Amino acid sequence: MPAEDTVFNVVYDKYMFWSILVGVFTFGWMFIAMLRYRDGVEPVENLEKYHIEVGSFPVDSHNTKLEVAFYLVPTILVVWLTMIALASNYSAWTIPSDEDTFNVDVIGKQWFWEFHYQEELTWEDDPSVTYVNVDWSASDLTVDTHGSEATNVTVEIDGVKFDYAIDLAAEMASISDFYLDVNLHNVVTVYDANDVLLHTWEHLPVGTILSTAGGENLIIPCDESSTLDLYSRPHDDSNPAYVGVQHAFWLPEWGVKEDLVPGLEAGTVMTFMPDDAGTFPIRCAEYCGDYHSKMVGFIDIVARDGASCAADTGIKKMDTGSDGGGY
Ligand SMILES: [Cu+2]
Repeated sequence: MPAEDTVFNVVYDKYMFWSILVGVFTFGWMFIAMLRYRDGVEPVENLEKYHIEVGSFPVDSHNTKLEVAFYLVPTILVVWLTMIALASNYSAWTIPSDEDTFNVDVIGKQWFWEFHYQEELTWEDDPSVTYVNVDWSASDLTVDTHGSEATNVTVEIDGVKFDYAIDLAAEMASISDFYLDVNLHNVVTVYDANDVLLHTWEHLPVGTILSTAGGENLIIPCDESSTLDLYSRPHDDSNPAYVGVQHAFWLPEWGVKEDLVPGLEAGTVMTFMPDDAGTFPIRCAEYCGDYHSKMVGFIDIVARDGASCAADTGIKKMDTGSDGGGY
């Protein structure tokens, strides 16, 4: 679970801890009082001397320190819980500058999501997991498959596919038919004899458009926080008077959600910190018409080519400053 150490979970843990503690104390005290002050039971010896009457404060006999503590302790607790809750808001609503984050425009349409890349991204599945390593620089494309069951390689350049067989004796493929053009959408996929996908290497240039209508996932690198600019647009512009409907882009895994407002040219913004690699759901959280329920997708958190997602890079930026273990 990549979000396990985000500020939201730290806040959740702290609230649970204090809620249970306060609950045990309050209910415990309530049951003691119910037993002790029930009808027919003399709760204290010589009760008359305290002048205790139902509905009136015991002015003659009270404990000032205890009564001040009754007010101070809950007040401090509530103020502190409010502050840590605001810290999570601050963390979710502070948008880092574009230079510090990975930027994608998200366009909500009826009823799918489009992802317009504002930055290029080159990523690859973890070679230590798949035993396949793709290396493509200039006109040298090598696919090292030592220790894997790989038999075939497909090179896809802007949607045009070329298939190659892997030299099974050498456990590699060496392809020199293409010069790596970073302005094109390049995908190298490696398969075994049963056509099972083993490994992916991909370069997404600036301007790439991926769409959930085509079954594509949003792909985000794990090594920095990500900023999404959100826009609602009609799915075709034949009617200039129609600007679309409200959607809400929701990433349940990170607890972040933001509206997409039709006609709002500047769009809206959300930010989140991906952490571990994996595939997580995208939902539309605003009813947007007949096929609202179909407006689902997935987000892939991947490692950049040559990097890995092993480190918990998210903790420092999203935490409240505590390690989440101490109360
Ligand atoms: Cu929607």
